[in-house]
Amino acid sequence: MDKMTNDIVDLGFDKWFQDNTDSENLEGLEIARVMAVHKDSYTVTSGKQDVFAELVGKLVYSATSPVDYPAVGDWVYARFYDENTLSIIHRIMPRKSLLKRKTPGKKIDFQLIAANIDVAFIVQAMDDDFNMRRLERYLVMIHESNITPIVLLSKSDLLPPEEVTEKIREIKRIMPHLHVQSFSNKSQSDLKNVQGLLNPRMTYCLLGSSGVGKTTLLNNLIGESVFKTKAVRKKDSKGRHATTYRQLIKLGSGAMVIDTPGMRELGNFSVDTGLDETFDEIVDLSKQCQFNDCTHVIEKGCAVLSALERGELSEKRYHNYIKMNKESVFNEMSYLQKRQKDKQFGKMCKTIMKHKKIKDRT
Ligand SMILES: Nc1nc2c(ncn2[C@@H]2O[C@H](COP(=O)(O)OP(=O)(O)OP(=O)(O)O)[C@@H](O)[C@H]2O)c(=O)[nH]1
Ligand SMILES: [Mg+2]
Ligand SMILES: [Zn+2]
Repeated sequence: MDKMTNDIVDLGFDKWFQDNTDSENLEGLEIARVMAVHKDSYTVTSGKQDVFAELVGKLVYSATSPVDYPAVGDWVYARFYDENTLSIIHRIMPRKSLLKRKTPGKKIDFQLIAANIDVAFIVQAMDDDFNMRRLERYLVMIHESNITPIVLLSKSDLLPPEEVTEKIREIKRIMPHLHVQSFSNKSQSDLKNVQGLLNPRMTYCLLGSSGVGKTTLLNNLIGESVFKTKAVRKKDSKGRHATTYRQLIKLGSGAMVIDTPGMRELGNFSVDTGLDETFDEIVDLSKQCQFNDCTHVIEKGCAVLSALERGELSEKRYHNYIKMNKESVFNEMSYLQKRQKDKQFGKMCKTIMKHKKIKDRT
């Protein structure tokens, strides 16, 4: 593909995307990456500068679910106008990965967080945000999306070093293969350690509760305070988010980072492999359950329940697994029902329109 420039390669357009490019149907379209998602518009770039973008009507009309819209990090086919000051997004390229979560509250739908992420940093502040169950929730979401997780424990300056070591150990005891690193945004050498985790042309995202220091870290990585962070306030300000939209930043080192607003509620959608990968010791045990379709709740001959009884499996971890498993099944069923209803509604509209047309003609 002769049109492919080094610019998009530097933005992370690798062999996988090359192989998934529909080069025959380009028809004047260029490949660009979504750098920011705003309310009704986007910012894209094909390497040179950021360009304002909107969606082509056809994409909007044919969209039937949130996944049909571009997310930050997406690669798209776009047409550029007016000396590259305006562009129209025509199609979304296949995604290597897609991070999504259930919309907060009772609503059964999901939101896109980011696309084509290679590594997700789960940031937890060690002073008051550290929580194993929430960490497991994030891991399920990340594993489900085929993304590599790394845990960053922030604000290490606020507690004694022994407590920092103990927190890392607590995670490692249960998930020995997980990469865990502590840091403080106030330490230059810690910043170097985090920088050491970043590789050029790879895309990273920062996930975690509000106030844990994601944007502060990003500003430190950039080397200037480009983005707004939150002033330290009392607990009552928990709900206020400093970061309100999603943007992809290319660092001087060539790595790309997406900052996200803190999530108050992390609802996972239907998760299958995500649960299995996060709770692999439960999966191992379940191979010895008497029944193939054992739900590990009441069954006789359940190896998971026996391990629990013997104290070989953490009770809290077990309960979190069962809880997320139930949620996942519930969300999937409700979503299927919702889609079914939407489809029926769509059919009804079409029928009405058809009758209307017949009537109009007569
Ligand atoms: N003591 C200490 N404070 C920190 C550290 N990192 C960030 N902070 C402070 O924590 C507050 C919140 O930081 P932000 O970077 O805005 O947090 P955020 O995760 O981006 O929050 P949202 O955008 O709301 O999701 C700010 O006042 C920071 O100065 C750290 O390592 N140590
Ligand atoms: Mg922020
Ligand atoms: Zn079982």
